[in-house]
Amino acid sequence: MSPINYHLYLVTDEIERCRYGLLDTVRQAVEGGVSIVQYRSEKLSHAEQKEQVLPLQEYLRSVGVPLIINDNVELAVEIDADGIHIGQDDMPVAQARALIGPQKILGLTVTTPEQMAAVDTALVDYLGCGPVFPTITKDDAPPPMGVEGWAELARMSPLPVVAIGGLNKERTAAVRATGLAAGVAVVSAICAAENPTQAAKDLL
Ligand code: TZP
Repeated sequence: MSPINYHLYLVTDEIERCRYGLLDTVRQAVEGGVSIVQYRSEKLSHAEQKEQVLPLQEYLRSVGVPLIINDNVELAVEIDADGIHIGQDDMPVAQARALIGPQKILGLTVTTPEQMAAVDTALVDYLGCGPVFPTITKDDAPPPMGVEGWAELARMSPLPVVAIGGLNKERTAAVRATGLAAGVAVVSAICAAENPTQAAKDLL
């Protein structure tokens, strides 16, 4: 696979919190420059997630933007998604890699130096680090680490790092200014925006 462009990474919100619905929000965001999309649903059943993600996948394939599935490795395998993103408390990385195969993208959430030191670079492709700032999107998010704390963690990383958590235009600029971010990931800055295309452009 060609190198993955993590520059502007959209993580989708529950559909009721996407102002224009899931597919239209993503479409508008991609028009604004989103380079990779993660489908994330904490509430829906497997069948409901599948029903929602298939049209999204069809659209993203048509524009060549990779689709990552959050947590639900089984769904990722079933629909042949481009990759998965898992947390420290989800399935072990080795098991996830075995299930998705060597060609797919595997992202892992890292929030501490200890977790960073334990990252297996043979199995993982990129790391999601955050929350950088407070977020209302993820209920069980750890305390925010701030740009300095985030940069400290990112400096230790053997892999591309994506920043996440409470990022808006100004905060994204601050994170990018560290020179350490392969990309920034957002949920509400795009999903809740009045104009997702413009919101994405503002985060480039
Ligand atoms: N992981 C860490 S913070 C977060 C996730 C999924 C939510 C980020 O959402 P927002 O709306 O961009 O703060």
